[in-house]
Amino acid sequence: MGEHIDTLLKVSRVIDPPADLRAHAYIQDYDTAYRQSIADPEKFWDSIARELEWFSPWRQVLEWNYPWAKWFVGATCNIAYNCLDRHVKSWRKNKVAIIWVGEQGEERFFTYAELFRQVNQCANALKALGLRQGDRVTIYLPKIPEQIIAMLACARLGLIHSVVYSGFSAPALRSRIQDAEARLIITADVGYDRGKVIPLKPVVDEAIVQCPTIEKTVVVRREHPGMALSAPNEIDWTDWLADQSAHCDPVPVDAETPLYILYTSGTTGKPKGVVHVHGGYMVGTYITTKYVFDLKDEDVYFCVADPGWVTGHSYIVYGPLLNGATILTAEGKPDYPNPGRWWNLIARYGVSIFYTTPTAIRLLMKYGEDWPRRYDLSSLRILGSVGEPINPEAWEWFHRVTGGTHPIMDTWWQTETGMIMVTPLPCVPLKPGSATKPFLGVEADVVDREGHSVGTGGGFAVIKKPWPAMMRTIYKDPDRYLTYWNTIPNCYTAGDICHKDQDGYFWFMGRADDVVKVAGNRIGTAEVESALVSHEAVVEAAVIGKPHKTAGEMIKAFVILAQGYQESPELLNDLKAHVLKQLGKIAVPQEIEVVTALPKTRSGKIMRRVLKAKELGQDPGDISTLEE
Ligand code: 6R9
Repeated sequence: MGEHIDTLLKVSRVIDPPADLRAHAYIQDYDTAYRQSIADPEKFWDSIARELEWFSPWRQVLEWNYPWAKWFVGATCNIAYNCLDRHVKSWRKNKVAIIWVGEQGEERFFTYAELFRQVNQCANALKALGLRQGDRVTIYLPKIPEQIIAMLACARLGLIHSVVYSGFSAPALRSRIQDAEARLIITADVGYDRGKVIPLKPVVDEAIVQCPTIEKTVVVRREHPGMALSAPNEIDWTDWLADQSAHCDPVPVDAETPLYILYTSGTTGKPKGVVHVHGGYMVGTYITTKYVFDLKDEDVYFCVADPGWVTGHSYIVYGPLLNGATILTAEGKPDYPNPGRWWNLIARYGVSIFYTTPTAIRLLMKYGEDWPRRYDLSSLRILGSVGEPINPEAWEWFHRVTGGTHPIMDTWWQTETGMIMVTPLPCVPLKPGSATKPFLGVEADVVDREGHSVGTGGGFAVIKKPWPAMMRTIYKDPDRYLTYWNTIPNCYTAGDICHKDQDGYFWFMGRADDVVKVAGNRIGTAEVESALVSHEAVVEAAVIGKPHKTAGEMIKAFVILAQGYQESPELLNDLKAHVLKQLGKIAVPQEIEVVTALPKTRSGKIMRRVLKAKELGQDPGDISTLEE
């Protein structure tokens, strides 16, 4: 088919998992566990589902009418019940569920019993507004505990939540409310960001002018004195909950009942409402959290995401709570009030599992190793990364400054997959920059356009069998759902390109849409960017393809320089020579432009198509997810 993906970087060091960690891990032999899981995936998922509580059992584990899946057919359950009631009935009743730290230094603790009470009160308050199973609720809150409480309260009643990240503007919020036809919006007066007060309620006011489905607005008031609200449509959160009983029976829902809609940006056009359901999503997030992070009752688990993104849904809220974990969650940025913020929190609360992003690591790298060295990080045992390929440079830095021994779980997955799909487990030997291998029960592969496995080499990342936490559809747009499954025959196409090495390790190389084609060679953006960042003068890089008369496309790189470096022709030549040495002639950028910032999504991913559109003077399409 002549359209293979070239992979240029071939060498890597292999890091064996620490022996003591492996000896106590849930999974100690990945190869055997994986082989067994994949020999009969339904049997595997059946056995995992039995670790959770169901109100009535399933008749069938999976009903698969390509590409429509139903998991745990006929069963009834409730994910919020499994997150709360299951623990409140046990010794975990007074275990801390959530430690929350505000950006102003506030601190709030919720035991499982306290979280349970507040979620029940909130559920009763939702009921009092007449909301019924299937109704949609938009949650537009900063990273405060009420965000989690509201999500779980919706789930408890079978309402569908749509969490919209609080950094979105009024038009972006409006289109998400309109698409979901939400009856209620829950917001706050303000959020805080690097010491600044960010008004949120005015954004909601502006957005809902054109949202006739919204009946009420509930407001968490953080500022004193509280802003005025206009009754009866605007309700104060505290008043709303005040008279509600702390008991509310969970609604037993069919396993396939929608749990939430989460909007994700398409490369063009309007955002897509990814739909996840109670049963399968519960099983998938539960077991990935448990096995990937080897989550034990003694752990303190810190994931830096915002519940406005899927990482927050799956790995702050549902996965950890399903496991009865103690979660640390902190409002604010990693470098405010200073770049020691996260290291300080790790030391203060004894964090043992720390799950973050490459973009945050690169930001912290800029401030140097002195910051982490100032804190006692000895409580750490497992690290995680998500969101983008983690370049080996950032991987090594993260590994070194946290003690030099803790494995990094580079977890590859998507809003659409709901759960981690390709990832190390603590027993798997690591290669910096590789997400290693598929999770148990997941048949991931790298294929060509016709769906043939490439064996080793580059191609498209796909999933060949359904998995329980997979999205069920795109809200009100089933045709868009089909595109994921009919691009490459018999596969779910993730839209990422990937290289599989001789040991079966996966190396994700960026989005297929971003691939640069130089003289017939298809080159992933991640490889060139990673090579640039491995030069000491570069802290961040983004690569795009530009039309070229003879080569088809040429590579243009945008780089942010490290402190103390100045742009000069010598430096740019040095960068080119560096890429030449690392990857070869084909990957050398013809143009390098020094910039001070790169366009990123609000969750920290570089938006190459915005750079490209700007470079070529084209329309960038939907930019509602753009940070600035
Ligand atoms: C969880 C999340 C999904 C896209 C995905 C891929 C990129 C995520 C990655 C990774 C390389 C990793 N991605 N994790 N690329 N290595 N460990 O980020 O979901 O916001 O939907 O983005 O992010 O390109 O296709 P989402």
